[in-house]
Parts: sequence; C-alpha cells; structure tokens
Amino acid sequence: MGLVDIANRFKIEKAVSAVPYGNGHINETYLVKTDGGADYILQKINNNVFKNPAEVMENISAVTEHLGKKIIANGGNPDRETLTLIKTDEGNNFLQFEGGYYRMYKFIANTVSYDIVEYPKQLYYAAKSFGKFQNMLADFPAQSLHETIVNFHNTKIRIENLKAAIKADSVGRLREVANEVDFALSREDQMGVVIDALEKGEIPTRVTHNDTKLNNVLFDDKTDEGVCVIDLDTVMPGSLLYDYGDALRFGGSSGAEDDPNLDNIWFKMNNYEYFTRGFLETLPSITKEEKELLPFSIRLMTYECGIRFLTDYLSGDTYFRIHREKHNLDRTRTQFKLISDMEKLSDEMNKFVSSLK
Ligand code: ADP
Ligand code: GN1
Ligand code: MG
Repeated sequence: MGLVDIANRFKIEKAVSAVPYGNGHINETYLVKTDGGADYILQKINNNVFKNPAEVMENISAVTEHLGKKIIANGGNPDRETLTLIKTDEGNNFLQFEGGYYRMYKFIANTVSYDIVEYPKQLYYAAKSFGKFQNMLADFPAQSLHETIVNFHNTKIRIENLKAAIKADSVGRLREVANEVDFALSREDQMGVVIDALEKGEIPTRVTHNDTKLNNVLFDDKTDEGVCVIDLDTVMPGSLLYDYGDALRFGGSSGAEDDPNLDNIWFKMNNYEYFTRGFLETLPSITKEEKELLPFSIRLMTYECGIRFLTDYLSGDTYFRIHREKHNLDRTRTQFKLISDMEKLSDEMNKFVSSLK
C-alpha cells in the first residue's frame, strides 16, 4: 500500500497524490491532493522519537478541541487558526499500518512557513501567535496531558546524555569535536537555572508548546500575520521560558540553523527586540521572576539544542533527520556561535527587557 492508499483510509475526498512537504526534522510530512480540490497534510509520526504515538494523538486531539472552542468564542475560524484532525474510516484519530502511525490534518491554505527569518517584524507576529497560543491553553487541564517525551526540556538530563555519548564515543567522532565538547562542558554549571526554579516553585508550570521554531507557525501569505501554531506533538506542562527561549534561539539568528559558514551566523538584537515586545504584549500574566529570566532562557535553549545536536552527532545521527554528512555538527556549531554572541550581549539584552513594562 502506497501513501495515496494510506491517505484514502481517512475520511476525505479521493486522494490522488501525496508528496513530501515541509522541513521538519522529526516526522515525515506529505501534502495530499484530492479530486475534490481540498488538500490535506498526512504525517507519519516518528515513533523512534515518540515512543507512544497513541498518547501523542490523545494530547493533540484534546488540545485542538480546546483551542477550537476558544477560537470560536473569540469570533475566529478554527479550521484556519488551529490544526484540524481528520478521522480514519473507522473513526480514529490515527491509522496504524505495518508498524507505522499516520495522522491527517486539514491543509491550512494561503499560509507560508519560514525556515529562516526574512525580516525582523516577522518575529513580532510569531511572538503574538505563541503568546496567544499559551493564553488559550492557560485553563487547559495540564494534568490530563501525557508527557510525550519525558524530560524533554530538562537541560540537566540533556547534559547527562551528552556525557554518556562522550563516554561511549560509539561512532568514533569524539576527537573531531573536542572543541565543541569543551565549549559545552565549560558552561554546564549555569544551565540548571530554569529547571531548578520550576522545581522550587519560583516560576509557574504552564501548558507550553515546547517546540517554538519559526517553521512551526504558519503565516498569512498576504497580511504576514501569524495564523496558526502547528507541530503540537510536544505540548506538555513546562515553562513559558522554554517557548520564549526556543523561539529566539531560532528567530534571533541571522542565518539558517545548519549554515556551515559561521560568518553568516550572529545573534540579531533587532529580532530579539521585536519578539520580546510581541510576547510581553500578549502575555500579561508573566511573573516578575519569569520576566527576569527571559534573556537567559534564549541562551539556555540554544545551549540545550546545541548539545542535543552534538549528542546526536556523537551517537551516529539517530534522532534528528540529516540530509548530508556532518549535518548535526554544522547545526551544533551555529548554536554555539549564537551562545558566544549572547554572552557578549547579555547586559544589553537584560537592559532591554527591564525597559519594557
Ligand atoms: P515536524 O515535527 O517534523 O517538524 P511539522 O508538524 O512541523 O513536522 O510539519 C512539517 C512542516 O509541514 C511544517 O513546518 C509546515 O511547513 C508544514 N505543515 C504541517 N502541518 C500543516 C498544515 N496543517 N497546513 C499547512 N502546512 C503544514
Ligand atoms: C525538532 O520537529 P521540529 O523539526 O519542529 C525538535 C526540537 C528541536 C528542533 C531543532 C520533537 O523540531 O526539539 O529544537 O528540531 N523536536 C523534537 O531544529 O525533538
Ligand atoms: Mg515542525
């Protein structure tokens, strides 16, 4: 059975084609065209990353239903402003076929997703989308969510995983990455701040998205405004700082996450300012403690992502999809270059946040 046949096991018009789509690192995504004219997104869930796809789908179903109600209450269009799952012929939220897990969404037309920031105000629109997303989930029953990846943003455990990969050196790449390993380990002491603050209750646990890369927002192709936050696999209880920090890890960079030429990579204060303004405007419930940690959280999330790429490189590229040799090493290096910039800009970044209401 091919992908078109798989698509036809969902309740849609007759699928006529299914082609790879988008640039996610985790799932396999396909654009499905039908004879009725409507398009759909078919995804094969990565069950190496998500060990329990049924639980992922329970979360997504509950979260999208909650978001749909909020959007209707605000006079919006739920078919466009949140993901809409399509049921299988049997009425399920996903299809299990030959060891693979497939799901389908309505395709959100007249939108674009970006793998690189094209102009700073885009960050303002993205911030509004992520802020709004978090507001709409503020009253979602967090305890009902499954933890789809345990300790996803526990940076301390990510550091332990890196150390284990260094020790194992399973594919003999350790010598090549000695500088990157030094860079990471010399900063490990600073990286428990957010997880400790959450554990001590100094900052609140909230329902967060946890994967706020720019290409996880769809923007309107005419007005440029954010339309829909997608990629809901990791919606879990977490910290607002994860969403803010991860968005600027990606959106604060002058270049692509995998650019092998580090001369193209630096941290852009302008993007940082746009995003921070948009985020604070949308999230009035942010606490003083969270606000103070905003600039640091970008460095934290960049560090965490950098060491995850490095761990994967040392382990033989088993987690993130790669498209060329050393892809995960190039990704590691852009993250570490950004951290060096952020360390130099730390005072300036703090000053800017304190100047905002
Ligand atoms: P991954 O987890 O692999 O990142 P995503 O769910 O983010 O997968 O999807 C990959 C890409 O597919 C997105 O960046 C976006 O460009 C596109 N995409 C996903 N869902 C939709 C949708 N419902 N409508 C339009 N485009 C979509
Ligand atoms: C992955 O799924 P995608 O491509 O949006 C990863 C994120 C990383 C990101 C780095 C579930 O995001 O945590 O920050 O790559 N998602 C998962 O580009 O691990
Ligand atoms: Mg994605």
